[in-house]
Amino acid sequence: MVVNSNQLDHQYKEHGYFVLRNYFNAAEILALKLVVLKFHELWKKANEKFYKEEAFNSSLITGSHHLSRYDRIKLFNFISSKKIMDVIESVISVNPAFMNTQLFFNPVNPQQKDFWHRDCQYDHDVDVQKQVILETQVLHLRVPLFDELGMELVPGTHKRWDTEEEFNVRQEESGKVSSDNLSSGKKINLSAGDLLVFSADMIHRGIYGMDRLALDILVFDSTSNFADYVDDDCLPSSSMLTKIDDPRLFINTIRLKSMD
Ligand SMILES: O=C(O)CCC(=O)C(=O)O
Repeated sequence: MVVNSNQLDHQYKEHGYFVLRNYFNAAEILALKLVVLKFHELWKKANEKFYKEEAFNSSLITGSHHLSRYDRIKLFNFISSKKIMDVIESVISVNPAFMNTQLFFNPVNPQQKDFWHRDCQYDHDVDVQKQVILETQVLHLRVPLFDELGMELVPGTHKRWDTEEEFNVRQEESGKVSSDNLSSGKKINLSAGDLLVFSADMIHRGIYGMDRLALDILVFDSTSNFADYVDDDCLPSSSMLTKIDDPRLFINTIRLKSMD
């Protein structure tokens, strides 16, 4: 499938997200699944209490704690493959940089409810959040490994502040809780093979259910100062870089970290 960069950039700027249906073929998803499932099984064992009590995601999938060098190189090559780079560069055309990976699954605890948030709310007070959504650019690329209920997004909130309803729910004010429904929410069901790209700072929530296991790749614009958020262990070593077909995404991060 050839990517229409202008169209994707337009959709992203306008709505804060876009979906490419059947972007990956079955062989691509199977190869990715084999590596990611290895990570997931080992991570669950190593984090048994956290997994059983409260987790709904893991992170640092490309790190050295659970995967072999061989599998990490496979993952780095997927993350920086032409298909993914074409999509990233439609939105961040100059020097996009790798930040992290996360793996989203269903919480074991059935009491845990899916919740609305902007990613920036965990780092910043409300005044700074208002600024951050106008200035910075962190992209989530969600690759579902199984068919899933997907995500619920509030279109346009990557560039506008919350309505009163959205704010009260997301921040749990005025008797609201973050799992309440939002009248402005739009559900995006996803199937294995689809790619969803969305702004980390728009109002969103994952929808729990089915057999969800989705790999999220996080990428940022080099002009924003996110290098501190990147764990060195998640980056390829210099000898691994030589095994990655197009390592620009990682080299940009390594360069930014060396300037810090
Ligand atoms: O899928 C989820 O549970 C939440 C996803 C999310 O919040 C994110 O990708 O930032």
